[in-house]
Amino acid sequence: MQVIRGIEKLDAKNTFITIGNFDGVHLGHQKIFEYLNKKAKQSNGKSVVVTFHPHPIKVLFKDHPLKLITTTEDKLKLIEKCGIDVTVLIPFTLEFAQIEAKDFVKNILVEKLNAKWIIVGYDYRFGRSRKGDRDLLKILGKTYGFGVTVLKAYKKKGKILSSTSIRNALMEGNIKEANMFLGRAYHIDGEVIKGFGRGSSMLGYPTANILPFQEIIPKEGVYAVKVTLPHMGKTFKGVANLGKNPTFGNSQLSYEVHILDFRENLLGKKIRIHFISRLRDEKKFSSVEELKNSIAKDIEKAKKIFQTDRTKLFLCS
Ligand code: RBF
Ligand code: MG
Repeated sequence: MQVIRGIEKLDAKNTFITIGNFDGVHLGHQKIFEYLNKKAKQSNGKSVVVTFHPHPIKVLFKDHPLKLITTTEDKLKLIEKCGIDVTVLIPFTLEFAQIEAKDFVKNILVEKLNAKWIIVGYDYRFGRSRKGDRDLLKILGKTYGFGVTVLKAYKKKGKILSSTSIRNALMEGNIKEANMFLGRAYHIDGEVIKGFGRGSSMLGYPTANILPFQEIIPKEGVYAVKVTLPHMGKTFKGVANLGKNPTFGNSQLSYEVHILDFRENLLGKKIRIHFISRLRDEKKFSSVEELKNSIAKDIEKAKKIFQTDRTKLFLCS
């Protein structure tokens, strides 16, 4: 996939374009990309995704608490996996936000990106004050000679799929639902940092403590996870704890993972945690012994889950 960071004139003449933030690259987005690729192939054209960095909300509303599902680099890799030919990553600035919807279409989509067909979701809005919508696109399509397809909302189990619903599911610890909507396991990437060292010395369950790069960390609690270690090119099974270790009276949140049947020291290494299933809330135990027993049970539960689990992982890092 060709990635263009900025607005440039494209070589390809026959382009099939979709525009959006595509945070998470969830199943709904994947359906749009599938349709876009199909249309482009039928006409010997190129499929083009236009997206933005940073996310417009972060630029327009500085204090907005929006947390993103995917980092921009993850998003690009996921879009590439969907078979898209070109992604145009537009730097979103306050100045860019001033462009009127009709000028965005004419100056960028038509004149720079050679739009032959534009495909958007049913509720897509764009341009200054979000004044552009599907009806405006259809009118401008007649003027500039491009076709427009508006895709319906994508539903799964009666629920409309959206990046917002996935963010909420993750924050509520509803990993199953988030993963179902994403079409893969939600993951966080990070670096292994120094922990308290209690895991190996007191508990017999050493943990790698993680400093995460992603913005959304699932709700506190214990999870069955898979762990990818890029330096080894391998993926392992594990159990993760996100929380404050109330048994030890910590006040700071920590994110840690115990990798099954693994002993290597990972300090300073990159790590990816794929969340498969939530096992329980974090608890304050009255003794270290009780915590140890509980972790042993967590591991048994996780192993059972792994036996039948078919959740796809997104492995490239
Ligand atoms: N700490 C707690 O205080 N309460 C818990 O319920 C708890 N559950 C855990 C479950 C797993 C699978 C793991 C790996 C750790 C858990 N911990 C829990 C964290 C434990 O206190 C921590 O690993 C050590 O204190 C080392 O930092
Ligand atoms: Mg540790």
